[in-house]
Amino acid sequence: MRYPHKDLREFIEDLRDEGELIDVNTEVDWRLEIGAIIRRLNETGGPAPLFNKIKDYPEGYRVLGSPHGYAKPYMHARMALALGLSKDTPFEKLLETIIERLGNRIKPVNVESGECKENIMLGEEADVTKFPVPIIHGGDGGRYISTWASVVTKDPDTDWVNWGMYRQAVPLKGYTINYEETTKDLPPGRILLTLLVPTGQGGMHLAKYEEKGIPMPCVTFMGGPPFAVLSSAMPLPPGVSEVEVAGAMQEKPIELVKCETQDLEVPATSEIVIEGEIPPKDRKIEGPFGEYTGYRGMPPGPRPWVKVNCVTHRDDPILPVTCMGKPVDEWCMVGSTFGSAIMTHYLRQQGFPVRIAYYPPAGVGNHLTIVSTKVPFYGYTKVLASAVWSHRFGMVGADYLIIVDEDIDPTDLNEVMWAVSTRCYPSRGIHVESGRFSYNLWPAMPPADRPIGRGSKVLIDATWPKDWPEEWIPPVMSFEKAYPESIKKKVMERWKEYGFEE
Ligand SMILES: [Mn+2]
Repeated sequence: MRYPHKDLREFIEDLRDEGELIDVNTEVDWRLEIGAIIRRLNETGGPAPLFNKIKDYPEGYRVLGSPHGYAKPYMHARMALALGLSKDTPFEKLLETIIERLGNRIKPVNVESGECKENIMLGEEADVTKFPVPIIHGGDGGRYISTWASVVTKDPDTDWVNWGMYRQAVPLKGYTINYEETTKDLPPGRILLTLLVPTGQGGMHLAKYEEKGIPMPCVTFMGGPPFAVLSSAMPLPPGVSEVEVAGAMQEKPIELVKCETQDLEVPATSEIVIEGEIPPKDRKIEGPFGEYTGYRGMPPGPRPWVKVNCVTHRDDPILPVTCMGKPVDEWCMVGSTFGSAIMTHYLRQQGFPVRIAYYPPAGVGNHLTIVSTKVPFYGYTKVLASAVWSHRFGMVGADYLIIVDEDIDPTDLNEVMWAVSTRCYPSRGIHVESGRFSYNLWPAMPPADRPIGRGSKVLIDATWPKDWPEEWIPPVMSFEKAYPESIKKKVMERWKEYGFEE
């Protein structure tokens, strides 16, 4: 293994060596064909595709699909490989590794130059349509360039630099609403229509620039070491430096270079860097787009846009793409992996004796949380629910919160459903909370409540009641629990002799 990965290309080599990547050498179309292939691989747990030949584009211009998608048989294989672990690492081990590394943030180092400067296009020369930007889903309002990218912005009043993942579209005639109006002053290759919501951290920065009436410098990069972009997708609180977390995750500092036209920095080995600015209080129509919830997201609407002033890229650039949609996609995997680690770490810090908190990918990475825990006192599960919903990530998600006893493995949904069916007595265990904040991309939320995020939550308490005498709790009838050690040992030793496989 090449860990820690210097760039996306070293990670691609590892994926290929581990059977987690297929080179697609057949020519494919950037109009929907690439998107459909990635989508189907997401749904079948297939390898990451590296598209080496793309219609209308010169040799060398490539697209990488699904860099961290759901894999079979080891669901988190591409996350484990990014962390430098073997792809069959058990999930709880993966989680403990992440939690340990989170505690040791590493500052970036500045370098003079890097591969991302191999080609520089300034001003009128800048053109993002030089890259094979795909139309990802049927019905999308344009070519979506930033689906696996990091958007760099800086708080105008402090030193806080944020790296966040926000979708960005390149206008396309016949797809983008108000195309003529949108492109009347600039060609489509110099416009990125950007979804920067005010509750997001990039959106928080933008609000400050708009109040001052000045343009916000905004730089988007793709590629670089896997964690450069992965850290942008992690649910980190405002003020926490994603570049330091990225260093922590790969146990080595990220190397940064200065941008050409903005006072911001990007990873030196980035594949593509798009430098620009967001004009204050100016909006263009963006959307719609297929989202991580598994549905087409919010309707099109007026959104901020980036005026592109400079594009730099490596020779033979690779554009990473994820095709969001019905689970599992990259966000489901990120929420499942890093959301679980961050929530587990937080609950332990608060003194809750949890085994782990788990966000299953099927819950689209943030809407369903399962916490496996010891239950030390009466009323504990409600206290624990309050803690989950008070955390920023639990506040916007965790709409379904299932709490199970410590003997239940929360990553095994069969065990979880068994616990819910046998330990949760509805009139005692189901607690619905209304008037809570939820994320407005949640399709179940009534449309009228979406502008203010008026949500609701439910606690499904599948733990044995703490006020029951011990004799009311029945023993578990499993191989592990229902037999003496001597019999279990004998059976395991003779397993093959009986004629069974492992
Ligand atoms: Mn942040």
